[in-house]
Amino acid sequence: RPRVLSGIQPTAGSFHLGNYLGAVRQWVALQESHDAFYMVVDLHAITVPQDPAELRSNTRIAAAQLLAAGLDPERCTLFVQSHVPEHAQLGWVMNCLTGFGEASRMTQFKDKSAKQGADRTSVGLFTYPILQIADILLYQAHQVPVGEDQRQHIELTRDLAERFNSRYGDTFTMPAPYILKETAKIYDLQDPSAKMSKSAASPKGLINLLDEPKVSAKKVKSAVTDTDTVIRYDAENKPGVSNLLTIYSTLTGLSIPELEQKYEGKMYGALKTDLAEVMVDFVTPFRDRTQEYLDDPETLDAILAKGAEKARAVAAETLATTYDRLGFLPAK
Ligand code: AQP
Repeated sequence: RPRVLSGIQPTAGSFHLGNYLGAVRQWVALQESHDAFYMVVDLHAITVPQDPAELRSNTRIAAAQLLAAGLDPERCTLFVQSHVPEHAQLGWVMNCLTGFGEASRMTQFKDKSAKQGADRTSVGLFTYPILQIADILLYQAHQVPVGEDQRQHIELTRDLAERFNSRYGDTFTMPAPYILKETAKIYDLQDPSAKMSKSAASPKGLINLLDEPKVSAKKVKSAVTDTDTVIRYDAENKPGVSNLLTIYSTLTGLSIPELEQKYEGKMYGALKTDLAEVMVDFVTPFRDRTQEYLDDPETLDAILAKGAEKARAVAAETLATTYDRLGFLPAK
């Protein structure tokens, strides 16, 4: 079975709809067909300041949401990144093989650091994509399910795998991004030109899965559309309506043409009211299931411990080969 690896940050507490539709939903599907490794990336989280108590709690909340979304620890390996020290170890090696110039070209860093200002930006945020390279290569992943925003980082990972392999001999599997076109980018409900993001300009554009369902319903109902009246998918000219149709289609399984037909001659209000209901029907059981896992932290921690053990077995082997290829003297 081909192997997949992906991670999600525990920073915001709740996942947002973009995380779910762009990434987590695919993770659940891929555990059936792939040897899947999924992790909560707490090492990545500290690239921006975190409150320790909140980070610890958010890490459990992230894991609980992944289980609530349908990950099954019997069918995939679910773990916390810091439980597998090989990530930081291979991360250092990759830091030394990455050019300063090529790391400087990462657009996500440029955007985030511009927003924060240079004085408040850590070196860790700069090398974040390089730790991500280590995350992927440690598991010899064939595919990396992510949203469109991560494509550039996967390209860099491929460059580094190629560089290491040609310098030191075949060591790493060449990974490919796994990006589903339809849900590659979920947009902000208030600003459909921007991706839905936890650092959104307005919280009204962001659906947090763990919010009160009626809060999410309200956000759907006040989503920005356009001055036209036709309900039709046209990402370029009607980004707001198209985003709502994408979300509706993915959550219900109805195709976009089916939805266009269903809403022919109807007003935007009808679409939003129905989608608000679909949203409530989705988030309500999701929140309940997440809470059930959080109510039993011992079981949750045991699942994560078992996952870390499985992950370490693979990661340690890759790191040992890498160290050997680099010429490190083995510890006796
Ligand atoms: N809007 C989105 N549409 C589709 N996929 C998305 N992802 C994030 N936003 C969207 C995907 O979610 C996965 C987890 O990403 P992360 O943990 O790195 O979260 P993030 O990218 O930091 O989330 P934000 O909200 O986008 O954070 P900021 O505001 O800090 O940039 C990834 O696979 C990602 O592609």
